[in-house]
Amino acid sequence: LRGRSLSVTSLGGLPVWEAERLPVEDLLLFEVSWEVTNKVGGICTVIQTKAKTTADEWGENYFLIGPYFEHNMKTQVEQCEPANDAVRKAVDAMNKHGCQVHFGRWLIEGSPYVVLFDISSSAWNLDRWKGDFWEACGVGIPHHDREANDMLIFGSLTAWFLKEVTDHADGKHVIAQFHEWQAGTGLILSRARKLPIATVFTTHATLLGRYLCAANIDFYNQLDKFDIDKEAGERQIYHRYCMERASVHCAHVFTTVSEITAIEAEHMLKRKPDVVTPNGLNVKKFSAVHEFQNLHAMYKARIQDFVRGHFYGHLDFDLEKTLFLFIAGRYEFSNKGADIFLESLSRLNFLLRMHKSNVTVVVFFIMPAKTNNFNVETLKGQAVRKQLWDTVHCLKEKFGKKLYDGLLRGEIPDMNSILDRDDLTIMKRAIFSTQRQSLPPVTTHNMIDDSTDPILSTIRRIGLFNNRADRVKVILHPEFLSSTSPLLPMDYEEFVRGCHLGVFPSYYEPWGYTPGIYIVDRRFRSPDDSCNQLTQFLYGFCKQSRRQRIIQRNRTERLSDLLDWRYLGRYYQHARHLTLSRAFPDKFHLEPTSPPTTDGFKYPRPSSVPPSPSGSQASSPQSSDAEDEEDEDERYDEEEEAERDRLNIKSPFSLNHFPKGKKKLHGEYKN
Ligand code: G6P
Ligand code: 1S3
Repeated sequence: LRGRSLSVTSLGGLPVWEAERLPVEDLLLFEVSWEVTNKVGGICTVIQTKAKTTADEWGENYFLIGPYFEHNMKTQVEQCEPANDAVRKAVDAMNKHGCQVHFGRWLIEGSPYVVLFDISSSAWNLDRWKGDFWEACGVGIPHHDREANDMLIFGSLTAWFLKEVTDHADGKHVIAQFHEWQAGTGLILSRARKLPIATVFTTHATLLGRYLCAANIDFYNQLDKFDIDKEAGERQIYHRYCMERASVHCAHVFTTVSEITAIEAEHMLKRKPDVVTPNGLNVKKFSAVHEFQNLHAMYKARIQDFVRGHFYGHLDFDLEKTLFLFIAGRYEFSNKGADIFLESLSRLNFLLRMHKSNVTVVVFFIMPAKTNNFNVETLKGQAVRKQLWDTVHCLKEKFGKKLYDGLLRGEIPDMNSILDRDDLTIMKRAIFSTQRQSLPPVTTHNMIDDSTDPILSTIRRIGLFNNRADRVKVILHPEFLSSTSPLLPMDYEEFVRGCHLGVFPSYYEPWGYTPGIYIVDRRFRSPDDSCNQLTQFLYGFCKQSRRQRIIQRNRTERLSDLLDWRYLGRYYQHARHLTLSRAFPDKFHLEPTSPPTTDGFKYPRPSSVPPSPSGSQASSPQSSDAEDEEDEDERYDEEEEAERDRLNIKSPFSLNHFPKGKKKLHGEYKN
């Protein structure tokens, strides 16, 4: 579910010349971001998933630049020596001057090279670099803004590094792409120092956009009315906003991630982006048709295990009739729609209880906040579950051995005596250990700002405390997921597959991966109406049969082709061509744009499908689950074939189109 709908109508509009390959062997490409090896929000995901396509194209001439953090380096980067001469000389020169520059391969798909700067070890230069920055662009940074000061150090190191590289580049042309205002100072300084590099600045969100939306202002309907200098000043982010705006205007090419953010940037940053570079996914192709369905079952089992522990003593609901929902991302309570999600969950709880539904909904909030590690009750839950499992395992072994011995002797053991008194005592003790005095916790961690935390405060207000009678249970996991977590050892991708529905009813979301299952209107409806709409979607989803969910998962999976970097990476290529032609016009020439082409784009099959689930809605919402498992494969295919024949719609790009000037958006998309 996604709040802000996206227009992907332009995805097919690729200029023909982009098929021409850049002479990457004579070029060096650097991509600079505070989120390289450092997960803060969605930008890290973009860089990480895109790395493979970019590394495939650029090979040894592709480098990512980011901040050094010991933990990230230890867990994600394999240190090595730079093979490239210019890069090695740059790293050596800086280290000789007392900087700590680390180099290695980021252990992700594509294994790109990373150059990581240790900010703290260069902090002693801060005052001097502030002076340089002031000289360059007349922007001063107050001492109390720790983050902005760190970004200045990061940018100064980046510009220094790029200077060293260009000094030793041996005729190779350099492209540097900077993501977000945090990396922007590097761009401003490089340009002020007239470094011979072609620059791209990409904004994923605007500072003012984030701030104004978080203040619950009707942002999108009055974009042209803001006095932006004043707004930035009142929010005490004037210097950051200047850093962002200067970066935008210094870049040869300015890009952003969606059309809606392009419009926003035009108003908030006063420059129209040259290229929109939509975000993609590193789509995995499955060899067996329904492999991802099996993966869903496998990862769901892991989530169920966690839930068994978390709700010990309160497991009076059927896990086979339990749906797992989640919301995840940077912790911006109202921007990411956690506010209306919680409100809708409260309404959903009411509906499910009123209709005496046997469905239970467990909702995960994966949003990082300040914590003091896991809380005791949560850890205890998993320990109790583990203990119970071990007990059962021991008894099973004992039971099995007695049965085995009996059968070997040719007799069936007396079932009443196969377990002795001690065994019964052990079992009773195990049951006693699952008793608890408190309700299953609504958060897995000790929150530092527990009393003021917006999610917890809302939970307290609406009373979703994981009571037995509640059909909707909530779990705040205020940390990004990791396969090495002792609590819920799963990667985000695995977790997503194991869940039934992701809910992203954001108000401010520059880009969201929206396959178009349900769209909540956040622009032309009141928050209360949006909540009602969301509640209806959720309630409808809860009423689906297993079979309907399986079909819906199939269709969603097919749409993933639309978001593959193999296609969407072309927009980044386009931005690189453009910046080279602007920075080095005598060397790189840009042909006039030919008519757009979608050559090479493989449309997902079927080319368009009706909105799930209504197209497959059974007359009875609770159809038998037993029947669901029968001949699944054949039935998907027959049904999908029939639908494809019935619907003859050519382009997949009409999904999620956000029609201009239309007052009311459809809830489920209709092609
Ligand atoms: C996948 C598996 C099925 C399983 C189903 C559960 O399709 O292949 O074996 O029954 O998931 O779906 P559900 O939506 O109930 O988790
Ligand atoms: C931003 O990161 P965020 O999660 O704070 O950039 C992401 C990548 O472009 C984008 O998907 C997201 O909407 C923005 O919010």
